[in-house]
Amino acid sequence: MGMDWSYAPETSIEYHQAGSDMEPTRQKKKRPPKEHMAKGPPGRNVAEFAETIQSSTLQRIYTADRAVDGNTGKKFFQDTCAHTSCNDHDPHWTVCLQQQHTINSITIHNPDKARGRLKNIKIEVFQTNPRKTGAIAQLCAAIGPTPALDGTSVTLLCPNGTRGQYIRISKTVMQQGNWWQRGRRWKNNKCDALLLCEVEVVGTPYVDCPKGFERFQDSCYHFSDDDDVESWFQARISCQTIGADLAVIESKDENDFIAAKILALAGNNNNWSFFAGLHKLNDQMTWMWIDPNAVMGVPSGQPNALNPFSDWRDGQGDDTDDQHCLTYFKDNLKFTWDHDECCHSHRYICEISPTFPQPRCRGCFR
Ligand SMILES: [Ca+2]
Ligand SMILES: [Ca+2]
Repeated sequence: MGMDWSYAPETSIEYHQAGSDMEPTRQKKKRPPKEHMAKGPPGRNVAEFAETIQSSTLQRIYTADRAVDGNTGKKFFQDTCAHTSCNDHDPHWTVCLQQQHTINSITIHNPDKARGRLKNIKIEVFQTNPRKTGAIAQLCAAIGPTPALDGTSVTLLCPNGTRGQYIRISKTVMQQGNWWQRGRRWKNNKCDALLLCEVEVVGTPYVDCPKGFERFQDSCYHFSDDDDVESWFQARISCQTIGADLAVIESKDENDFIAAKILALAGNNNNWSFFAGLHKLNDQMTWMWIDPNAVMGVPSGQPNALNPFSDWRDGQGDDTDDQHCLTYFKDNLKFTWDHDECCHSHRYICEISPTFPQPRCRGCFR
């Protein structure tokens, strides 16, 4: 196999700053302003507390989950490290993320007692369970025969566009010499094994756009057909039946994309309006996105006055009437935010967003 590997212990520190909340010791420090942060791969550690397995466990103590428990300490006996057993001929460790991600980098925290065993390592990314047939491995990175230093952190970059839900770390070559086989068990006096104090996976959630959807940044959008007009509630159900929900607008970029898109769709139809996923609570004042992970609450009144983002047309969004649902409304040749009664019928915009709540089910490896 082409061992196109690289590792750079020095650079991992830099990435920790960019990730900002990875190392407990750094959490106490005040976070520097964004523009002064060191440049690292985009995303954050998405492996923490995720589901893990490993091929075997030394003394039943050094379990796979210890490598994603948030403790990045590298003192083998004080901190929390995973360790496969000494009679494992093919040691490997796998983490299953909550959903598909674009994987940017992997950081391995190598214990002080590694004794040079962090070598001949291959890191692969899979879109499906690697234990099931048909899973396709994508090589992220590898560590060759020169061991990483004991007690250091190693950051490895994946090739651009590496995508998947499962990351498997395995040893490609085991230490030779002292292997012996008794029955079906392998033993190695030097206990060559896979030791991982922590594995951090930096990535960003990724959603596949189904047919009929259009990608913009990390989300997929569907615009209702020409004559498909529905109430806000029914529109929401229609979006949900195709695996989406009403669009949640979190930034000017996203708003500009949608406004331009529906402007083109509407053409000369000046009375077209489109529902999106913002509605007013019964207190008659608070606007709320349907996505609990999105920015909460949207300022009423003057457009774009404050964060979080809003694009109300003058006089919209700030009165206490029965118009509880957000529509995009065309005014002066441009679509901006308006409010209307939820039971009126309009076209609508669906989104599949990586921030929408994911069903949290364990059982990745079944
Ligand atoms: Ca740990
Ligand atoms: Ca969105």
